[in-house]
Amino acid sequence: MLRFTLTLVSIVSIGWLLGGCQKKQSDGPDKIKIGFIVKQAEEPWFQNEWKFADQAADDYGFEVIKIAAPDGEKVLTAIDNLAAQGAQGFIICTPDGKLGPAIVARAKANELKLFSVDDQFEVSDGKFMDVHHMGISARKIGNMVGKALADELAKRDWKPEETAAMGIGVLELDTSRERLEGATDSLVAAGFPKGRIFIGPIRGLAEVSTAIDAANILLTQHADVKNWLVFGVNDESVLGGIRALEGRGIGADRTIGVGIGGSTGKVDWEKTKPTGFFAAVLISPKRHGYETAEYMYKWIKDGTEPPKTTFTDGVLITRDTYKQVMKEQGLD
Ligand code: FCA
Repeated sequence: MLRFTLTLVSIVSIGWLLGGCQKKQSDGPDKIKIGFIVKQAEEPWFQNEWKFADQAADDYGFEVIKIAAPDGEKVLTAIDNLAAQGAQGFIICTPDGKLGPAIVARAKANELKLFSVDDQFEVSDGKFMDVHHMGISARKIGNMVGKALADELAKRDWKPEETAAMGIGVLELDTSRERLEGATDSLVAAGFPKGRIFIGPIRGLAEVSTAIDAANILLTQHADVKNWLVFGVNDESVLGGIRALEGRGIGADRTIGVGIGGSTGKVDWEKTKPTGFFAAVLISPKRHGYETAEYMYKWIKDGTEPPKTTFTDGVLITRDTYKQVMKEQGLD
């Protein structure tokens, strides 16, 4: 009797297990899948974009396939992989704006919907491909950086002839050029001499190490400058400038750095000894991650076409205000 009961129990539980597995399998293919490809997965900005895309996925019940693709070859392989996994569309921050035509062609060949984020596909100087896009209001945010630098400079008694500014960025990338130009314009509007603003081009992607190289070239060329303002395409590039200055013994008392991003730069504010990283314009990975994923989901599910272009704003944060402002935006 006991043996019979045990056999029955195991048959029932095997059946239950199999049923459970089958159910799980049949759930899978129905779920809409969306790819999210980023150029620099190690950067907090992109990790946050992924995090917020996942939040949208949880809210709506779709799946986000996250892929890091730091070069053109990896991007094209990633698109094929997404199609093979049953994705119906993807969001991408391309490692190079010039890859636009190849990305569009590959998306079409695989019948995938396409949405670019952060970095727009540029065909020629200032001309963009007709692809749905969300970026930051680069010039306006650059203006905020320049104004913050000028405001803080006014509080220091630095001699103009001993002071200069460095702008570190990727000159091939439109959003980067605009950020640098915006900061330059505001500095000049505040009376800073244009001839004392030096631009250091980054080779490759904008990260701390590539920015340190760009800054070191500038610092060697302008070894006579005593005090520096530092701006750039993102927090990383400004931190690169600050680290290069520190390498030459120039610290917080002789540096004012203002970043764009917030999440990478705030690490300097957590240090006990202040560095030259003075402020940053906090931009919104929530909008860029959550909203783009939401747009793509509704486009696939209901055929609702997203807005063609969206440009998001930023807010100035400092060592004193960042904790509160970032908390309000769901950032840790
Ligand atoms: C570009 C930069 C990133 C981030 C993003 C919004 O892709 O490289 O650091 O600022 O724009």
